[in-house]
Amino acid sequence: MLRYFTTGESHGEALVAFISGLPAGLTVDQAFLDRELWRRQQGFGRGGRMKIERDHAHILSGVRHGKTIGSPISILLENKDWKSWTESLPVEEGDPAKHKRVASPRPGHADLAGALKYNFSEARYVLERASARESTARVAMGGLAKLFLRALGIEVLSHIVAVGNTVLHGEVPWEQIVAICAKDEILLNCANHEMEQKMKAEVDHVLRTGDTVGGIFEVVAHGVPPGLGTYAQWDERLDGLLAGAVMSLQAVKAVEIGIGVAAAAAPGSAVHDEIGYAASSGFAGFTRPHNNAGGIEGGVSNGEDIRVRGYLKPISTLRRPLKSVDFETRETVQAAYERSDVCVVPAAGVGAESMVALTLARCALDKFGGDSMHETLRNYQGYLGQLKSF
Ligand code: EPS
Repeated sequence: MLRYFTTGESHGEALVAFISGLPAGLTVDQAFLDRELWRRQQGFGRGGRMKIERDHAHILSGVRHGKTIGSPISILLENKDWKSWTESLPVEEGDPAKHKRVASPRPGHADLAGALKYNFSEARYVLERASARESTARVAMGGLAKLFLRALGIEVLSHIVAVGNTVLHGEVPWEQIVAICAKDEILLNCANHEMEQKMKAEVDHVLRTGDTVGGIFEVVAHGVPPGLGTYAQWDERLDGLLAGAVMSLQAVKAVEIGIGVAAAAAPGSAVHDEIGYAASSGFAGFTRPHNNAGGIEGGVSNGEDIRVRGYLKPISTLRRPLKSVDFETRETVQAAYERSDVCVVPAAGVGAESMVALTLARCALDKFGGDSMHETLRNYQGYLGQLKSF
């Protein structure tokens, strides 16, 4: 069973990712993992922190001689910024006068709900763990999940559909997504250059006005066979699993599969993807004129690309803060402000790729099993043969 967890605080010494259940014999491409981490750090609208960090997946266990060995894998991701926080955020008791209190909760952030829940008198510990810095650890694990899926012929990437009011309409073909994700410079990871410039102008505007902006990313999984997930039990439906996984990312407030939102307002005849047949096509010869379902019908992958969108609220740390209340005095004050990003839509897209990859890897292992890649791939080839002769 594939399981994965993260630990670590935004300004602590390091983040640590744990992933257990990957079969033995998977080749681990360190450069690929580090490039994934680099991709997550990019995007116009990132703040000063990304100039400090240079994320690297330091594998501590579970990989020997370049391959997984079936044991749990732990990955250490150093926070370079820790050196500025050793006195204000020590593991030991330290000097309370040096602690950096977060005196007033930010509307939209976990600050207030977290302080109430954990009985903290201010929000420092809340933001330390709620911070999207944690998604670094998810991307390290997601990189491993992607390498596993790649062995099965499955790739997962993302692109940006919207920043604020600037929205790219229509379906972006897979090849175009591959091309933009391969670039060595990432502005806003939008497939349309003109739209990307408009998105940049939106970010420029909020930068100037002390505000923040959200947007929409789309994760596409290509090469997914039919049959992952099942309609047979509610908690095994692939759409539910993906929605939960993507929604769990910091700042995501809505998730859509295929044309989900528009489908609610359209007649069935305009929504559903008609079924055709051409013997040499796809996994089992069935064809579709379009993919409004986003590759999932009845909670099961149907062999088309899986398309999942995440809708991101604007970052809740504002340079021109909203009203809040001082934790101690209960007087109206401005919400706390610390250095922050103003737009993280491309970075969130990379985080969501990881969550989709981890979810698909878990479903693939549920279906095909295997303690070694040899065994998993043999089972997988058997299933592909079954589909071909369906
Ligand atoms: C974040 C606040 C900022 C972001 C951070 C998420 O960090 P800092 O407080 O150090 O300026 O840059 O994101 C990351 C560190 C990251 O790696 O994505 C927050 O409060 O959520």
